[in-house]
Amino acid sequence: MTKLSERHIWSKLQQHYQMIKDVHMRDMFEQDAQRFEQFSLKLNDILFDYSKNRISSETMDLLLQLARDSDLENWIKRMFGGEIINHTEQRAVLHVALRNCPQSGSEPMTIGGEDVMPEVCGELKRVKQLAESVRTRCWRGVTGQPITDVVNIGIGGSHLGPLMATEALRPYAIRDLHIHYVSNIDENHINDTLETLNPETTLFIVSSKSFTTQDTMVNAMTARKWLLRKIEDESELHRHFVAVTANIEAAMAFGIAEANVFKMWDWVGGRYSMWSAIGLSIVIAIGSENFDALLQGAYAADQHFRHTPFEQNIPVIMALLGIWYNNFFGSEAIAILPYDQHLHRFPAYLQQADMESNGKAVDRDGQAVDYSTGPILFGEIGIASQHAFYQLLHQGTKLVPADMLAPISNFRCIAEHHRALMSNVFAQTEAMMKGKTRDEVYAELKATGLNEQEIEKLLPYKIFPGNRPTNTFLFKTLDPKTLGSLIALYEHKIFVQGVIWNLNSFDQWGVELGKHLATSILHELNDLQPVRSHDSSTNGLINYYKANRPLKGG
Ligand code: G6Q
Repeated sequence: MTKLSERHIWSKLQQHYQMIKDVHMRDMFEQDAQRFEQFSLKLNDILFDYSKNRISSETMDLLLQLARDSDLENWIKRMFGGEIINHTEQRAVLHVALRNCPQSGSEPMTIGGEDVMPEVCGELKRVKQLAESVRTRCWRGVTGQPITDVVNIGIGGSHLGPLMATEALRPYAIRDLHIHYVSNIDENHINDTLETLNPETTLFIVSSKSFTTQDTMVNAMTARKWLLRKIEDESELHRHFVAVTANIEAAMAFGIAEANVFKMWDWVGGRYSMWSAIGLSIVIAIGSENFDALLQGAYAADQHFRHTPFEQNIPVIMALLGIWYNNFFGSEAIAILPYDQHLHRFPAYLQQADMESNGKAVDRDGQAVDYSTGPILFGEIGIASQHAFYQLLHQGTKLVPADMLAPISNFRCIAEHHRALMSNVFAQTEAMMKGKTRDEVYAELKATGLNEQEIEKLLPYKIFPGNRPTNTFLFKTLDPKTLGSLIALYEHKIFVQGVIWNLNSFDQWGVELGKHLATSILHELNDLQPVRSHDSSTNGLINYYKANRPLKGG
């Protein structure tokens, strides 16, 4: 296929950008009373408003042409068809199969002609059985007491999704069970967690697809030692340790009983794995029915993505808008701004999903790209961010498109809280779109009684350029189904962008590098000899550390 930057549609978009770059959204809205109707879509309980973007119908026509021209339809079929589209690791990419089980009469999904659904559904059933036995206090620890605390030990894809979803669905969680997440190899993380726990009533889930990740293995060993100090008998470990992994032998070698090992598959990428047994801690927290609803929500987004014409296809539109700013406006970042406290880990989750998938500079044909790919994704709770970095979004020199996410009603729904929250969502997106003109600022300052000289001095600082794009997701409430749909919409957005940028969104060699580098340096830290094998900075840092560390524990 012709290189993206050499395609006719690419140069048409570049020309179109020249036409639109100075048009203000304020004027677009003034000229077209139907803009919201034209540029908003619905998926069940989710409204997606993308009308506050620097687009016209012509922009959308051209972007949609870009999607077609990139063979997107065929790529979607290839992913859902279980083809080996992760070519650098020779793997299929079939996380969508994990959402297929709770559907009545779920369709077969195959890899190399083999239907994966029986195994997927079988494993889900086992996960639910374990979760329910913990939730109903049937699962007992070594001294016969029920489990009060569950600790998921994992990192990256084996951590961020379960943590994010457990936090997001807090109102649906069982009350007398506490779920903890430990990821950092920094001893403070596991020690701070264990400090509050009773070994006799704690269950550990070691979540690691490879079962070799240093951070997870070191933390799991510490947990094992902590537990054995109390229960002494290794043969009782099975009451307190379960594992989720594709490396069953390694989990068993660690001492986890085979019956306590839950399987995952090489065709599920870490950052796409919260729907698999990696979500065990979520199921324990919210129960099987709610987890099914989460899967159903994702399934609904899968069906929408697979079967909706691109013009009304939410992930396709999300992806195209991202490309519009990234590749034509030269925008480097996007902000994810949830106006729901329970979504506080959502930006961190998406940061991995997006940046690990599309933060790549070599295309599917092994060629260096000559266009910009995955953006820098960052974000925080919207309200908190208003009092922090929104300054840059409103008046900085950078164009940072933002996604706002907000529930129409909250779980408890206390009107004075919720209406005030929502007023901020609407006010912020409006202000980002409209800005504040010189004339408006002048009138405002005049009304405060300032004289002409004082007004002239202050005026430039109070002008807001506006024309800052936002997408707004409004959803009925943050229930499991809606959360499932939202996550899957973003997953598919990332996939579409990867297709258009001609990237393999499903490998992560940059992450693998870190795993190897640290292992080799670790050996050099075991003695006091100065090292000389690195560059002068790295040698200097290692040697300074060796010279200054305490004899014990450093
Ligand atoms: C995700 C990445 C990465 C991975 C972690 C943990 O897509 O591959 O974040 O999930 O490095 O790996 P393990 O699950 O193998 O421990």
